[in-house]
Amino acid sequence: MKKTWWKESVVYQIYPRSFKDTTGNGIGDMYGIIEKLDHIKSLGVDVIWLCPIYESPNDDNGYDISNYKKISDDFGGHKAFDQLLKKIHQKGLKLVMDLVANHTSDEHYWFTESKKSKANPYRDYYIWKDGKNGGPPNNWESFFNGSTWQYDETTQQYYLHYFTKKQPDLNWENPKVRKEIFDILEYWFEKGIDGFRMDVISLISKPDGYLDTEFEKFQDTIINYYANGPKIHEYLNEMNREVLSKYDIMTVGEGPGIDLKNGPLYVDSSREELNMVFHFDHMFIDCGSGGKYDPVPFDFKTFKAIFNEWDEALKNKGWGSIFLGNHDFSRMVSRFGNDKEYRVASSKLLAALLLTLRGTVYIYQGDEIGMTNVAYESIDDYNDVETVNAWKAAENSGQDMDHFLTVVHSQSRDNARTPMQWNSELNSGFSKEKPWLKVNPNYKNANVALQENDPHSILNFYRDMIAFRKANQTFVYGEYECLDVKHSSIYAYKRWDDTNEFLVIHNFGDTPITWSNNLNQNQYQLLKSNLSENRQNHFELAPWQTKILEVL
Ligand code: ISL
Repeated sequence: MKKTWWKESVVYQIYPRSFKDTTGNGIGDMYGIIEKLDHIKSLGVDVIWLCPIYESPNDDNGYDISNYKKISDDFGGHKAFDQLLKKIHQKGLKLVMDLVANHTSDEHYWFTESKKSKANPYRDYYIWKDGKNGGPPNNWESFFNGSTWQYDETTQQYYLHYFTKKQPDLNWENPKVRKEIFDILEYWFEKGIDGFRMDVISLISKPDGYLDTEFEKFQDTIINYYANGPKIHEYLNEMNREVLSKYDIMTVGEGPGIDLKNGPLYVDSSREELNMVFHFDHMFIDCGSGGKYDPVPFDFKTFKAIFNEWDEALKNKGWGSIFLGNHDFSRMVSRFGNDKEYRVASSKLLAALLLTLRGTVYIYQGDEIGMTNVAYESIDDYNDVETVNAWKAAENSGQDMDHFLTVVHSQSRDNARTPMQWNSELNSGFSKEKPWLKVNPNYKNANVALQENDPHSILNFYRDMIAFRKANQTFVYGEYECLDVKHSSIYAYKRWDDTNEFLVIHNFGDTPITWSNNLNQNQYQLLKSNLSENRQNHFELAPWQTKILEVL
């Protein structure tokens, strides 16, 4: 296994709108990130990944870019960006940006030109098609409800959009489009950034014959039709050859539809495509038959199996990404932990899980202080386009909207987007003015200032665990084997290499448990635990306790 900096890195993901506002417009900005760099550095992380900060009309909060080479003024523009990049590097950190190349904003110049006429030089930058029987070309549904097709009066054709109608999909078949994207990558690498997270990269190659294919089930569609199109690997290989291979950078491709079968193809280093991918097998674990807004309780054994299978699939080729949350999902402690009586213990357990698995670790802002889901009283308090559209669709189909509000409480992407909780002051110290999204009312119990000097805080546990991982490369590169895979509340595994062997045991439950799996506790020494109280017996675990043991 070849060693590289990005395999050893711990990445901290920032959702800039919600991180820190210094200008008083209620929206986080880059001066805010600069102000908080010491906080980030103090965690011991190596890389910062910034969600999109480019010029955008914000139909999908920056995932609809109208100019890829312009930093949004909302965030401080280029002046702030140049300062931020410099300061990040001065602190010995690296910067990864977000590339949204499956689609642009409909306000991007390419699209405003494209829609002018069928003969416009930019027409083929997007996917245009005649309607059928007085309606759209097919019955495909967008990720955010409704048709993937939008009719445009000027040329009387429809354009394809997998997301909102303000996010038209680019036509990657067109070599000019690929050239434009490669040019954007180069532009940012020349500026000195250290990598890209690539948004829905699994969707850029449109499936053969897709225009004539009708479907019945949305969940099946993503996997069977939209993702992993026939030319995806050709495009990524070309991107690697033309740009990526020329820089010492890291890449992580995001993608619905990336599964155990095709995932390795994206990251097998001999294929020269991407370094890592984010798959969603564990993140869609609670989707019911109606998708994300029809949740079912998550199955713990399946959760473990997903980590086991992915580790196995990537262990000899490629590299994994380890994450439990991001800006698109509920808070990890609210999903996989217990955010009520065991918020602190279970937040720490999840941190210990992240930081003892094989792969590059991604920490989402706020998880280091145990931020939880929010439950706004009214749909009017929600901002996220996915949530708002799901609400409208539920209303139109006659659902019980009181019940649907509780579903929104657990599923909305806004759960992860509430302002960062810095202190107990006004607006959690995020902004002096009204924040763009309401602060989670629990901020007085969960914030950075409160946890800063408390040796038992979640925040200090993160610092400690990150340092621990850095001091023991076995956790980065070492072998992994899950023990007792069928256990219904214990997740236990071995990590080892030529010099060390560790046993990690997590109790994912509200009850104490003794788990020995026929191991002899005298052969182990306790190195770390997320609780200060530790029983003599290494295999006795309190609720939501993690123990990291060393084999003597
Ligand atoms: O958010 C999701 C589940 O709630 C996913 O289906 C998500 O839409 C998908 O993973 C793609 O996400 C990415 O692209 C979207 C953007 O809205 C997300 O914020 C981004 O992470 C479109 O650009």
